[in-house]
Amino acid sequence: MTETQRTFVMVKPDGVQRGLIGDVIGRLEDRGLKLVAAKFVQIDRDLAEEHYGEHEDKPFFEDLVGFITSGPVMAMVWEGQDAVRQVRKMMGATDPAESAPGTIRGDYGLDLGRNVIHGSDHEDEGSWEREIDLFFDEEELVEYERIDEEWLYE
Ligand code: D4T
Repeated sequence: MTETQRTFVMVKPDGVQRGLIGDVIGRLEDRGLKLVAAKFVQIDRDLAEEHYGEHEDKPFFEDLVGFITSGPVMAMVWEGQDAVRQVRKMMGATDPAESAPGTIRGDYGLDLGRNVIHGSDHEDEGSWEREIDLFFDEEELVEYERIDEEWLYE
């Protein structure tokens, strides 16, 4: 059996303004992933700069920080088997123009700078842990069992 993991997911300001929080949560729930934390917040500049620290030297950094702090976001932690990679697959490619239809970005986005959702990168070792720590305190992560777990996993 593949490892149970936690991953950090955020509906970005464009997704919030366009009323897509419910759809994103619904898709992740339907897939069998378990919500373990959620927070509806407006990110300040310090948190945004830390979250996107890897892009500090990129030409799009200022726009990225400006965008992510421009309105509230829905920050969440989801848990499940192979969760980090599976959520990335459900999100689609970074650029919505290249995302497959059926993925969140492929269904709801057209522009790279407005790509609806963030999820921890499975190719960036430890990114999920770093991002969860940035947004949540340990006691905000709720441990419980979903009633359908025995039907989701062999
Ligand atoms: P995030 O981090 O937002 O989930 O996106 P990804 O993990 O899929 O992709 P990323 O870190 O490479 O990019 C972060 C963020 O920057 C925006 N972006 C990216 C941009 O505005 N212009 C660009 O040229 C790139 C590469 C989109 C996502």
